[in-house]
Amino acid sequence: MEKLKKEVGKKAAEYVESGMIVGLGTGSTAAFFVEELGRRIKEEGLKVIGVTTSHATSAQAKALGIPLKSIDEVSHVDLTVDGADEIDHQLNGIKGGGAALLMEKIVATYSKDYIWIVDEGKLSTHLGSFKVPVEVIPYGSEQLFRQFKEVGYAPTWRMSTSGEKVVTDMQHYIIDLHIDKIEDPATLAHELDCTVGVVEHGLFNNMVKKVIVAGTDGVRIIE
Ligand code: ABF
Repeated sequence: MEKLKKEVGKKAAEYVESGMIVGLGTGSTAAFFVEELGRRIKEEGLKVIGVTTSHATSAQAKALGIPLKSIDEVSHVDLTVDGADEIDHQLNGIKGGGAALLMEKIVATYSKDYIWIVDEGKLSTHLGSFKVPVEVIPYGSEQLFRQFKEVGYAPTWRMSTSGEKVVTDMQHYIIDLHIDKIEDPATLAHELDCTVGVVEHGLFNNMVKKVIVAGTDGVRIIE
């Protein structure tokens, strides 16, 4: 699996040209993309500005010598490359397994081009086999949890290994919804967008432009 992630990470880095402002995704696959960018900067003199999607990616990028700016210090992002947890045939996706969905969606929103890099295990016919992460304001989140339970979304708190509720980089909690088969991602996304206390959710509908997939038969591009 690591080999496949490394392959797509390197492949995505080929789309980066000097002078670009590049959105740097989060997760183990995106980490290979960031690593390859660092190598190109060091060995090929690539000149880019990175905009990261999490504190974890910021730390990795800094260690690799990738110059960084915040999303509010740049006019736009030319290309963002990020991972994903599940992608359907319409290229709608679920993201947020890495608890970075809010910053990821913000950076993606201001990106001219947007690529996901995944191993083929992330592709599915219907979204829903992966939980839907929902980033929520702590105040009122117990009420929100109860509300999600009442409508049958089988919510669970995102917990850390030490048994605490995960606090995201933007200081919110995550409630994961377990909805086995999402028939209409757009309707669910709208419902969550209109729910008081929800900051953002992991449904990324009609956003990505290209998906680079690594499988046992090689790397392919879906767009
Ligand atoms: C991040 O990458 C998250 O949104 C997504 O959950 C995760 C996928 O991680 P990995 O590449 O490690 O499977 O963008």
